[in-house]
Amino acid sequence: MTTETELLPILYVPDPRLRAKAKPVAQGDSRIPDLSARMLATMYKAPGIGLAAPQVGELLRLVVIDLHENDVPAPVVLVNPEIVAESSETAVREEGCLSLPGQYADVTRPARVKVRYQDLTGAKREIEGDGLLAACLQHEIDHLDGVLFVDHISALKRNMLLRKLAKELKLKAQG
Ligand code: K1U
Ligand code: ZN
Repeated sequence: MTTETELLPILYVPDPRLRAKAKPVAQGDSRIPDLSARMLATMYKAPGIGLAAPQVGELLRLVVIDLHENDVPAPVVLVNPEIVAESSETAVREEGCLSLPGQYADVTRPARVKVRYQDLTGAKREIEGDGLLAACLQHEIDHLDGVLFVDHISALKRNMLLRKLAKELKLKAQG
């Protein structure tokens, strides 16, 4: 017999929980293994390449990612992640967000970052990269501080995109 991991509902903008600053995860917090497993299942189902705990209403500094490179599953759970180094060189990449479904924009960010975090055993780890990994790490850590990818684009583009999202979500709610 197999038991399905329960999925979590993803919050959409303008839910105020997406704008809150998340709290550090305490050492030995017994909720984290189950919450991170449910976040991974929710991310895979969406589908997405990352998910931050505030996107499922948990104001904790917890992120899951899996870039699905070469179709090989490579889930990473990052507890209390922080950027400890970033390149001065920048890169532009189109980003989406599971909390702003169907909306995309080019975002400029540092091209390379190094992130320090704890794994599920509490061990200190580091992950470093460029390309999609760098964009995804920065996007997810932004979520922990209530920052969305639309905060990195012009006010004109942001307002257009947020109006489009509101219209699309209203139509969806009407069936
Ligand atoms: O945090 C999120 O909302 C997840 C978001 C992460 C992200 C995407 C692009 C650049 C930076 C960060 C997503 O996963 S949006 C969906 C997506 O990008 C994707 C979905 C399926 C296959 C490949 C990508
Ligand atoms: Zn996002």
